Amino acid sequence: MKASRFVRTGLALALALGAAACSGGGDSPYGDGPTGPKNPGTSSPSEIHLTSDRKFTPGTLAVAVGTRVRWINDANISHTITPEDPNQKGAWTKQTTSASGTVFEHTFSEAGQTYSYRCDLHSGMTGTVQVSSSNPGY
Ligand SMILES: [Cu+2]
Repeated sequence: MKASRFVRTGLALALALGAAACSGGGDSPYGDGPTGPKNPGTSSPSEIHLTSDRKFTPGTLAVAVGTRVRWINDANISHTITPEDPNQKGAWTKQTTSASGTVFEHTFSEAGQTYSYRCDLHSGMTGTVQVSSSNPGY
């Protein structure tokens, strides 16, 4: 009789644990499915570096519309980021980057535009940003 009582007690314990596990979980009706955007636009950072040898690198950058581009002054000298046509649709206003590590960000939201820009301090220091419609690879 003792043995059968022991078995029954063990079974009851297992049922109690199972009930506790069921009531403890399953708060979310959607479970652990994938979250967040699957395709957050550009996969690589769109960065242009202003270098100590007086260049924008890369000199020409092609981005999809809606991309935020970062200009980063890697030099210990000042540079400017001056649009050739400040009145162009979607253009930015002239920026002066005065110290190493200065960052300027601009989001390009006008598809089909090509922006030429220059550094006012160094002749021949020029760059281009080409803005395509979304999904340039398709
Ligand atoms: Cu410069």
